[in-house]
Amino acid sequence: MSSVEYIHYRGIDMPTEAHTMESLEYAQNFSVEDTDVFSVTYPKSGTAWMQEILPLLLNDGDLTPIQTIPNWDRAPWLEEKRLAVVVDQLKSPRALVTHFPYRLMPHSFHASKAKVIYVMRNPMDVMVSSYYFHQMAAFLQDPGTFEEFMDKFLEGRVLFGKWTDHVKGWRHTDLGDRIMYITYEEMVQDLPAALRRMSDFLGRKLSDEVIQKIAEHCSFKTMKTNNMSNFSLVPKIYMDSDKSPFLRKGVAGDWKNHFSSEQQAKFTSVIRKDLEKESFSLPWSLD
Ligand code: PPS
Repeated sequence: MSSVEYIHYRGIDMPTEAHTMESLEYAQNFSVEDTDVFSVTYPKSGTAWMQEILPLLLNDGDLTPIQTIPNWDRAPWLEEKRLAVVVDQLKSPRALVTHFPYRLMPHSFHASKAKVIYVMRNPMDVMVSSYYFHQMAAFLQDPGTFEEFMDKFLEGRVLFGKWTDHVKGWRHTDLGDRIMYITYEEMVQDLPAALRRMSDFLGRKLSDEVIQKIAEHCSFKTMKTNNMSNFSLVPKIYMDSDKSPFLRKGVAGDWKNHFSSEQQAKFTSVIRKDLEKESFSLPWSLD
């Protein structure tokens, strides 16, 4: 049995290391500005990657933020206690990230013109990434065996709830053209093209040279060596990169190295059932 306790807030679990009742209430009452840009992700879908990308897209490729400010301060999590500490240092346009389901977004967000980039990742790779993260992060519960963790993941007994609920909630918004959807896989396949799509959505006019420069600085390889982005500033007692680095593999399809054919069949049938009444289809095959 794991001794790590989570905070339970309006139907979802979060680690107490970064979240308190105060931080969650602070998030609910947060004053969203029209120029704010949120990257929304289910955990392990590319959050840290977007914390690298957004400040660069919003500052014409100026590297200062990613070279001098840790990712959690340059694009803070809406729900984490750190936001209240750094909020006054954020420069407009502000980049924020959140794992919140749509229903927990602050009231002021709905009334604002703030934009959202929703990054979705193949749930099988999300689960694999999360499994390793639970092994290296001391503030997370022991994941158990791979099979046990898969059951928890499919039932939604994991941080921020069920993957399919998160996706469904963010697929059915009334945000209109304030939200764009992109996949982790699209970013892995052609980062410059993904960056161009994001910068167009954000109304930034960036040259091909700047896009190329951003892509180089946001590559897995470069981020792995950036101490402001690879979580090496976090003491080892909280995150032990010897057990598994935060920037672990950075690829699409690692699930194939972990799932048996029975596990894959179970996983895909649960996900398909959860989504059977949905009008949208997943951008990848789960086979
Ligand atoms: S968290 O804990 O929710 O904030 O995690 P998150 O940042 O969402 O997801 C971590 C995974 O994203 C991968 N990652 C990248 N992949 C490719 N390129 C770049 N630049 C990149 N940056 C982060 C990271 O390696 C984790 O995935 P896995 O599969 O574990 O490697």
